[in-house]
Amino acid sequence: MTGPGALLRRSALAGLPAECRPLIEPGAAGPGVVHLGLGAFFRAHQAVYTEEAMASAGGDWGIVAVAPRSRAVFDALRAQDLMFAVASTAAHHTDVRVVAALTGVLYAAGDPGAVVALLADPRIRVVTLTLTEKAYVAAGEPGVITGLLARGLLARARADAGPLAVVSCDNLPGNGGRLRDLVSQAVRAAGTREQEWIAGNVAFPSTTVDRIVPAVTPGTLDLVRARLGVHDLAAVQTEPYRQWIVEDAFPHGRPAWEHAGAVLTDDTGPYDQLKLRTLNGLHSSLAYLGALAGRATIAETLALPGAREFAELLLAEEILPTLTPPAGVDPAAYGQSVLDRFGNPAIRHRTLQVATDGSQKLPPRIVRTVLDRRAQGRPTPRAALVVAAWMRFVQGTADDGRPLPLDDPLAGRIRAALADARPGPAGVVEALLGLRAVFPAAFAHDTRLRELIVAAFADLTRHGAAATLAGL
Ligand code: CS2
Repeated sequence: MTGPGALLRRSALAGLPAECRPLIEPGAAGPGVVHLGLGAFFRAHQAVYTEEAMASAGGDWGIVAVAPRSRAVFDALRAQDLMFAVASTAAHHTDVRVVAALTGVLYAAGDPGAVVALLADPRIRVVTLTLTEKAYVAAGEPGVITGLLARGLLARARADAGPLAVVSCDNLPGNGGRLRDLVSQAVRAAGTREQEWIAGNVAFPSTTVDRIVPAVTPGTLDLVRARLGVHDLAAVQTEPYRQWIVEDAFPHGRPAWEHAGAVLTDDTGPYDQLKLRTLNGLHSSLAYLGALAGRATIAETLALPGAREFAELLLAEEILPTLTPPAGVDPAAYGQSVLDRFGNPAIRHRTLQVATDGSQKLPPRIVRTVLDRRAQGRPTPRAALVVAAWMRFVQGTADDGRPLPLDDPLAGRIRAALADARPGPAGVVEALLGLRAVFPAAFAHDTRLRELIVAAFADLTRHGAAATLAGL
């Protein structure tokens, strides 16, 4: 046995319970994938799929993972021979398994040149990215990672280092096309030859990703240490469920992700729509209502009187009628399974975590549903309550008077709109509906919809979110 202070390392693997050991020999596979964004979601999702794919079908698809800004996970992985554990927790049971899919880690802020060189390395045939929604705002300068990606692709073009697929794993409809647009913007000042090489050799398949992975807590690390008998400072905890829908457009091969349960398809559109409007739409709805009501987690919010009924009505009467589901998928059953997943009490997903970046999340998750329902001539009173809850949330005070953080790329514009608002519910709603990046004109100028939002906002202000849900 290893002592209490020992770290997860190759030398510790033989001492781990057999079911916790990696599926592949650490370091045996050569590099084939670069992943940009070393967050918890990547570790619990793409890394797991890729390890299982290599375990089942072989191939040099080891992942070199790039940490954009934060050193903590990068340092931990280097100290741990690039391994980390994934704890999958169902209501009463946790599986812990060490993943050995990584063959390298880089720290972009410390060594951007190494990232550019790696992207031009002919052994790399797939790049995956988890950047979060706000990285896809096309205006202005590219972000750090999109800037590095663009430089890497230009270097690859100059070296003629072979075709490549660049795969966005962010929660946005048609994420591949969005990423292609960002890259095109970022390389528009480059030479025509490089631009043509990129257009002819780089594919941007779209994907729909799904797995609930809360931010890591000390509790996660304690749980993993108790199971493994060694410290793991890069461990993550997640639900057992996972899904990956991948547009099969890879000009230079890919890991056999279908061996790990991924669905390869020629159109991710129906899956995107289903997942973003159902899972993410309900998630954001509960996050704003729960944060106002002082609930720490999504599961606690769902347990508020009236909350599950509210979510079910929002689902059945406003979201489901807008969907064109993928063939063979029953969207109503999917919606119920989503609510069951949210109710998993072992997954402490904080309402404030899901509530971040609302200006980026509301459009694909809620606003599009409202607009489609409007085109069907139907009102959306429950989605209006969600929009009102977001508006109350960005005012910055929970129902019990505690402050709420506004962590959003449009925070400045939101605050300015609030500062200019006429007093009273109608004034605040009108001011925030003026944020065109969030609410298109057709949404903002619909008087019936606006009346619903104002009434909901007034209810939330007067009674609080918990009483409003209970009284519906
Ligand atoms: C969540 C997502 O934080 C959020 O906005 O809605 O991260 C959600 O947990 C994942 O999309 C689940 O696949």
